[in-house]
Amino acid sequence: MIDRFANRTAPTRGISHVSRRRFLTGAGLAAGALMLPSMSTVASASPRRALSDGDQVPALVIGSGYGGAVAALRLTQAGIPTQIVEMGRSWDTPGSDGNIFCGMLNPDERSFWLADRTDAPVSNFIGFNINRNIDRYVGVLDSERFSGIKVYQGRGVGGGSLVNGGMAVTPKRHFFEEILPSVDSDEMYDKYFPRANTGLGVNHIDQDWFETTPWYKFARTGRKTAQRSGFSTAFVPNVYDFEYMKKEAAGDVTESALDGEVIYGNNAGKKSLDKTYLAQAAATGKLSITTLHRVTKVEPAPGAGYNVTMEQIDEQGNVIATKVVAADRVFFAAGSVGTSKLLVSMKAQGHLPNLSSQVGEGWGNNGNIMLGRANHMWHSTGSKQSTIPTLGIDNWDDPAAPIFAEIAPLPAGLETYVSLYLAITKNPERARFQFNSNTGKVDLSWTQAQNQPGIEMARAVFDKINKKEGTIYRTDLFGVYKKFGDDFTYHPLGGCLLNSATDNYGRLPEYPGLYVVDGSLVPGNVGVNPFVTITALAERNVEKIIATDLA
Ligand code: FAE
Repeated sequence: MIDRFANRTAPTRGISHVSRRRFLTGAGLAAGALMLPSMSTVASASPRRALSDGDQVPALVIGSGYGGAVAALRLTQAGIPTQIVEMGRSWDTPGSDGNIFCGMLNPDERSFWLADRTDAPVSNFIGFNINRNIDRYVGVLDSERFSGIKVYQGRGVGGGSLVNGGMAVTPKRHFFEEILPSVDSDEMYDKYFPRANTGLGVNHIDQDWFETTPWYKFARTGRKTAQRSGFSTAFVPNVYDFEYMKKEAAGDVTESALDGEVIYGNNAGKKSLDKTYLAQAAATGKLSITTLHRVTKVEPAPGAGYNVTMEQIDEQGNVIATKVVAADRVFFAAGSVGTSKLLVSMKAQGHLPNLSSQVGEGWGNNGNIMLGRANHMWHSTGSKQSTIPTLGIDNWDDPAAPIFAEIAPLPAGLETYVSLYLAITKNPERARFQFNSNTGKVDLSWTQAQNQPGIEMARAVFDKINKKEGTIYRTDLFGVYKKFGDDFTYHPLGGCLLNSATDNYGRLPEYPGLYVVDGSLVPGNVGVNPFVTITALAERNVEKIIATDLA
């Protein structure tokens, strides 16, 4: 599949002039957001052979995010030719501006998935809606709307790793044991979490540099105000290369994190999956990735294996072909939302009727609540802000206010005095995916009211900080007079829970050869940013599956 972006006419309007409003467009967002020029990429190592109608393959992986990338690497290393089918494009070809991704300050069609307008999480600033019109295109960030919540997801080869803030957090062991009691935690903490961290290329910020650089003044201010109210903070590892960032600050390399790039992709510095797991899988010579193909149906094939139906789309999202591929084994890695939607509709439509009735259950938003505080002028946050978060307020073990809140940047290019946070709260609310026979689509039952417990938990921390500092919440960031960003999540989890809808290793036991390997296995809330957990669980489960089912 050849991506044709480089050959298109000039990208969307407005690339060359930056107004202050546009400057802020898309900002704030890294909350909870590598290109190492010398590294091989998946594109350089993987032949771009799109699947054809009627093909037969041993292993087909739906989606190329964390679960899909782990499955692809371990399957190909085991010698099994593996096909990934990914609905987004491969982000390896520069546009006419010379960049692969557009920046947050000048979003163009590359920013959002098949949308006519950007839909940034921080949507407003001082009374203005800062979103802007764009052309419809298979952009990198999707804001998928359900009736009670909007779910942000990455689209393209690398899934969420293309758009996220890179915060690589291993969950607290006691909470991991609480949410996944069927998983041997010794094994996870001794073997699979370290393996995931290595595979992802996790690194730590140089703390001496952190303490002095202007790029992290916002984080130091967030830390100071938290600590003055008695809250502790913790440094958070990341997959953004902090040595590269230091070189950016010194003016030695092209800026990315220091140039406002994150939720619409980083043109440098970040070890997204296409530079790590997927590049390694491609280097085996046994991986093929078919981009701009969306899987719509999986059903048993006559005889054995499964028929996988997929729609090929063009860069404007129009269906240009439909193909059916036979696969011996299918790995669902379309993310919490993608996998849950597929499985729920396959069961309801009678294609996989024997799936467990637990399929679709146990979805949560990882307790996400975003908020901003207005600091006094003597607590500035700086006009220079790295997009990569490095500190979190860790109050998780306080039963009165269990939250882990990343201190997020608002890289506006000017002093705003805003401290922004993405709080992961211990909100116990859950929802389910259900097939709607009237629309033929899958609904998510989450209502906005289900965010109230999370808001209360966040308030218990930030009301205290505001009281101590004599400050207030910003009410202009998430709408008009709205204190909390409580209508979206960056962290969808669940919908096909481990040891409930699947067996204890992600197998769908009613259908041998079907496996779930992504965030849909995780029960709704993991207490920290989730991709390290998703990766480590996939490492554990795929290792078992290869050893037992594919030996
Ligand atoms: P995911 O990475 O979403 O991959 C699923 C893939 O499947 C995508 O590439 C889809 O395009 C593709 N797909 C879906 N449906 C189909 C279909 N029918 N046919 C073919 N392909 C399909 O799933 N997490 C952290 O731990 N740290 C962070 O700092 C962080 N920041 C974030 C910031 C933003 C703005 C966002 C949106 C997310 C952030 N996350 C962060 C969440 C993290 O990226 C997410 O949990 C993982 O990407 C989920 O991994 P999965 O493998 O489940």
